[in-house]
Amino acid sequence: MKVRRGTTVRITITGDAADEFHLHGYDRTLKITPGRAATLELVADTPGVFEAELHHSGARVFELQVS
Ligand SMILES: [Cu+2]
Repeated sequence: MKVRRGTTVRITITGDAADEFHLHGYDRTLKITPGRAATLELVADTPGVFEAELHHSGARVFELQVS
């Protein structure tokens, strides 16, 4: 996911298992409850490449590239 610095980013996640979503760098987390959409919103004001992962499954969800 590539965005320009200053963009408002809205991330919505729906999972089939309980987990915790974590966007590194911005250090934002989302609790994931099965079958329920969870949303977080942030202003991408720090440039760089940030990994988003699920803590319990260890899955890498995407990378946020802010430039
Ligand atoms: Cu993490």
